[in-house]
Amino acid sequence: VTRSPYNAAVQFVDRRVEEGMGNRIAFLHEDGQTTYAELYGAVNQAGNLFRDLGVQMEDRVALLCYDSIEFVSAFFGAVKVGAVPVPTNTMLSAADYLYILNDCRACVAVVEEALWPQIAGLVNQLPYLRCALIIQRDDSAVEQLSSHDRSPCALLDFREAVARMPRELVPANTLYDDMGFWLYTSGSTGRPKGVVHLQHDMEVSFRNYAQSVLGVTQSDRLFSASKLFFAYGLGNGMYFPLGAGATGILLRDKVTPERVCEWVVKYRPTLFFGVPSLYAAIVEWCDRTQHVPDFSSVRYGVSAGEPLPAAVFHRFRSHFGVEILDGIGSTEATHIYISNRPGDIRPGSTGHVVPGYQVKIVDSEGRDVPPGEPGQLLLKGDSIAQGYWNLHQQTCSKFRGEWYVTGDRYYRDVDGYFYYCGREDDMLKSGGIWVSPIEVEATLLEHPLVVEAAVIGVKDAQGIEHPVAYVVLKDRSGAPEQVAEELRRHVRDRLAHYKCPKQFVFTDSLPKTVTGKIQRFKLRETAEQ
Ligand code: 3SK
Repeated sequence: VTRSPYNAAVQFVDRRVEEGMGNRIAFLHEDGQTTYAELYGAVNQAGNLFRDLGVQMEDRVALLCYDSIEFVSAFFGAVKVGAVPVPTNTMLSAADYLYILNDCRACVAVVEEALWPQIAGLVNQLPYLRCALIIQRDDSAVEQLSSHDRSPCALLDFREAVARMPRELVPANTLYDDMGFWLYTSGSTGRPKGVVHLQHDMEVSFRNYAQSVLGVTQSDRLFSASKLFFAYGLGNGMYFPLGAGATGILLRDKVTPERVCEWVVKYRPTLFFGVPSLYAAIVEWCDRTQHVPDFSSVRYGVSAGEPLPAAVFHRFRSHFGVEILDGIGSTEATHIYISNRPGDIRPGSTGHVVPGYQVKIVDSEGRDVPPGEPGQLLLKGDSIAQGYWNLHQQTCSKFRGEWYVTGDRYYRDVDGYFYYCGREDDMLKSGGIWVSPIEVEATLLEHPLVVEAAVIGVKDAQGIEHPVAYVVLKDRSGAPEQVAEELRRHVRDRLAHYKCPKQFVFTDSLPKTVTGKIQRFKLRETAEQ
């Protein structure tokens, strides 16, 4: 199979039209709706534009785009001509863009006009970038820039340029194992790493998870609050609906609980995808506004990015009558590889291994550990990336033959359910015993006053590590010492005493990656100062 001709754009877009789905709605979005036939034309136009601009097979095309039809058509247009789309987080700093655009050596970038001012100041430091295609959502940016900028980077209006292109396109001669797309992973420290994915990775993830676990069909409407530039959102919002001939709902706007609820009521998705902090924020917003939006169209919520605390699962279900399927995936794995199943949910657990993947939990010597004992999680499956771009050492240490070293600590109970214990580097010691921050955070979240919690290890004057909890409260009117005492009692009643935080820090928010993962390392840095 690996040498067979294969193109992911043909697989996800052209096939639907060939199967007679041309008139079905592929996407609902702020500008209206787009059918499969219209999407087919838009992808071909984008691909023709890239070819016209001299983009060759394997060339990288950076996408700094909001969730929109332009994102989808540019992504698959690039794939169709054998080029490599590199969706990029739309919330980065100019320094991050400089790093990523030069690291991936993008020759063309498709850029939202609102993001262009950040890039415009960098063009003289971007030797590989020959053309920026600006998505103009009002009429100012390109005009202004073309008159002031003397850089070798040409500027074009993306929509205008694609509109002039033909709606038919012969795909490049790509193979099943050709490079397909890259995603940059933020990691917890260091520079972002370019994760090199192959043409077949999306289809494998679609079959393994979207079909086998979620049972996505043509009649589904999928709404992802996690954005398309994130591996989780890319599947949920783009190639899962396309793979099934279903409808994706694309929200270009910033995600807030209010906006998400408005869109759920308006577009009636059958599957909703979010991260734990969003589910918690939705519940909190509903409590505060005394308003319970109608989620009755949603057959399941899906959560990833961070483990879903059991308390959040229960709160959400009691508010909306919707159960959340928690799972874990990674940018390197393309999507989710361990997950709870419809009809088989254990709140607080990540569920079972997704069909198509194998996992091992091993000790520091690489030996399998028995049920109940935490260890390092290794993963095997055909959607795992080829490696990190231009990072040989880091590739060798994470991609070990068929096994990918996830960096997550897990244990499996006797019934085969998996329980997350934290990142390898987030574990802390208290009284010399390993403590999972996740377990303490989940316990804190069971307290009605707690909206969010993060636990880290902090050394005292003697150099001894103790758990410290950073807590976002629902209501900060109580005296801090009394609230801390109340939370301490709550944890002590439920967990071994050594796991109880020695100190509580009340805060308005926790540091998070744009994808919703709590950045415990940032709290550690602050605590060390
Ligand atoms: O973090 C996760 O759990 C995840 C899930 C799906 C795809 C990508 C990621 C990072």
